[in-house]
Amino acid sequence: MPQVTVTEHLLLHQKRTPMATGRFTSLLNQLILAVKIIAREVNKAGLVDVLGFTGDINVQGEEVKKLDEYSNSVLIHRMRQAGVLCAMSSEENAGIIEIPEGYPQGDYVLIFDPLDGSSNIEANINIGTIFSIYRRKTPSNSAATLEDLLQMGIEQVAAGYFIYGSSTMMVFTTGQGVHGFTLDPSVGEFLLSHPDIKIPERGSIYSINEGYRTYWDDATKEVVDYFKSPDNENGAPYSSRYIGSLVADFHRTLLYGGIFMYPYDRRDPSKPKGKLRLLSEANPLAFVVEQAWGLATDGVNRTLETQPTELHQRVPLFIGSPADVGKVREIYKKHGVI
Ligand code: P6P
Repeated sequence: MPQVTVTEHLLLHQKRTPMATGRFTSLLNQLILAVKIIAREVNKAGLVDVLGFTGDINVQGEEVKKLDEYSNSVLIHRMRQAGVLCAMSSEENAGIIEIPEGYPQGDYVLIFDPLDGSSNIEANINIGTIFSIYRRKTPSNSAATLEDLLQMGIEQVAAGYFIYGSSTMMVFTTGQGVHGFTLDPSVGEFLLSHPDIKIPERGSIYSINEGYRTYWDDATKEVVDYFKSPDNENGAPYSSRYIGSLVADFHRTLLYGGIFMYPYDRRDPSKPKGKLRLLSEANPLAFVVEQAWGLATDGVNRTLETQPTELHQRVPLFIGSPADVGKVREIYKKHGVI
């Protein structure tokens, strides 16, 4: 198969949509540059103290702290240069990240989780960067506001993730299907390796942290018992796989099928909607999975149709093969969970 870079793929396959405009390609290229810098540090994490200072000095002349803080600062610094954003939001920052005076402005909004699962890095477990791109809602000649960030997931123009592991992969969609690219370090390019990904209609793997079973409601217990029972449509119990790194658990689900679940639980009253964030985790992955013919829900409603009310709001997430996510909705409906 001829080697196709991300930029060539965008120009070849997105020419019918605004997504192939130079401005969007510039955004993506800056994002990819930031990720290559992050991948370089992540891949040598075993060699530096990831819990404290690495001893390096970053571009802002600051002592580099933990890898997720490092990743966050690299992304913010690079994406400010892209000249196509009016605002950003990061899982690491409480409020809106503005594009300061002096930096070129644009009409896109970027929301990201800079290094999801970073607590796993000491164990050399895959971690990832998740991103979501919208067009601004407010007038171009005005300062960006929360209105530009608190958009429903259906408004995303692009979304995806990078996964750092034995290789660094990029999986994303611009609404024209889902495509996977693998970084070839020898040329420093992400090359098309997984064209037009489609999730299996039904899988045979379920993924959830069963340690919290005590705190689940009855509907969630019945859902998990269904997947563990031989009396399901597969006629055999699903395998249990849980890495505890969202990007890794999702990537496996996307490629092999099945379902990833992070329901709400009664463990932490301050997190009544579970742990995962709507804007920087659930929505981007929901856009990807729907473009791969899968489904994503909070158990009842379509994730992409959840109206955000705050930047870091959390949502329950059931995401994966349509038949498996459909079963969750069926059981939740039976329990009258609305
Ligand atoms: P738990 C990692 O800390 C993370 O944010 C996601 O990557 C992962 O899916 C989830 O938390 C794991 O949470 O409660 O099972 O440890």
